[in-house]
Amino acid sequence: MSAESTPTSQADCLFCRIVAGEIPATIVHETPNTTAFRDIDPQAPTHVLVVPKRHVPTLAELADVSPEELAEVVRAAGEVARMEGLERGYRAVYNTGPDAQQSVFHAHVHVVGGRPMTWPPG
Ligand code: D5M
Repeated sequence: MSAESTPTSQADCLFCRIVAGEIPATIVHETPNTTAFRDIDPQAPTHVLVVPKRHVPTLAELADVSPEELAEVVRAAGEVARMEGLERGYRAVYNTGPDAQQSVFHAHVHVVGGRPMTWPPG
């Protein structure tokens, strides 16, 4: 189902518009309730965003509204990592709120990999 045809999308949301095909993106994976596309500003050789098609601002809210769809997002992130050949590991990040530098308020998981990561994150 495209975001265009679901009442859970928002006309002024960037990621809803990508899900609906109204704004171009490099889509790499799709499931009934998720879309995954390459980040426009990659921070590693692989940097893919997995988003629920449903518009919710944060993943925590998705957990409240639909635990099944949250599980689908997490599963999709693992499938993207496998498809991208990240057998040495990857980082799945969800920034929540201003202190974490969340800039798009449509829930998303960053799947980042293809180089060694450091800890703690900045
Ligand atoms: O992450 C939001 C991410 O969204 C950030 O890494 C840039 C990315 N972004 C912004 N616009 C686009 C488009 N048009 N295509 C693909 N990726 C995009 P956050 O955790 O909210 O800071």
